[in-house]
Amino acid sequence: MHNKGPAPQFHDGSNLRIGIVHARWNHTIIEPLVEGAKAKLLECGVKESNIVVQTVPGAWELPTAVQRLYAASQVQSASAGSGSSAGDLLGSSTADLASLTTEATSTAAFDAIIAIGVLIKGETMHFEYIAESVSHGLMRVSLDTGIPVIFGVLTVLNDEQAKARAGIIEGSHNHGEDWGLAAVEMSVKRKNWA
Ligand code: DLZ
Repeated sequence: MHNKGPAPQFHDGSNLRIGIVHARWNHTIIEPLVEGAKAKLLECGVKESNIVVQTVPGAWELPTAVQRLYAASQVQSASAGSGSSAGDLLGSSTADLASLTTEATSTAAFDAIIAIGVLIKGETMHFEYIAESVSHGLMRVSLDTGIPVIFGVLTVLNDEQAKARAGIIEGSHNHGEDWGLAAVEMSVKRKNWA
C-alpha cells in the first residue's frame, strides 16, 4: 500500500453519477490523472455510462465549467423524459458532449464532480493568480451547490513534480486514484448525512 494520500476507503458507487471536468493544458500529465480517477470510480462500482467527462482549455475555466455542468444535470434530472439534455443546456460542442447525450443512461443530477488540472509554475505571477482563484472558485461551487467538488488540481513547480504525482515516474503514486475514491466516498457520505 502506498503511504502518500489518505488511507483509502472503498464505498459502493453503483448508484452514483459522477462528472469529471479536466483542463487540456499539460495533457500528458492530465491523461493519466483522469484515467486514475476513472479506474477507481469503476472499481467502486460506478457504471461507465454514469461517468461523464468534459474538457475545458485550462484550469482557470474549471470552476465555471463545474458550476454549469452541475446546473445542467439538475435541470436534466428535473425534466427527465421531456427530451431536453444537459448537453443542450451546456452549449458545448457536439463532439465534447457525446458522452452526455449518448453514453449517459442516468438522468440523475451529478453526485460529485472531479475537477482536474495541472498548473506548473512559470516565470511570471500567472501561476499564483490561477492557483488561488481556481481553488477558491472550486470550493465556492462546492459550498454553493452542496455537492462534493473534488480538488484534482496539481499546483507544482516543474514537470518532474507533476509526473511524480501522476504515476508516470516509476514507483510514484497517481493522485487521480485518490480523487476517484474521494468522489465516491463523499457522494455516499453526503447521501447518508442528508
Ligand atoms: C495561461 C495558462 C498558463 C500560463 N499556465 C497554465 C497551466 O499551467 N495550467 C493550466 O491548466 N492552464 C494554464 N493557463 C491557461 C489558463 O488556465 C486559461 O485557460 C487561460 O488563461 C484562458 O482563460
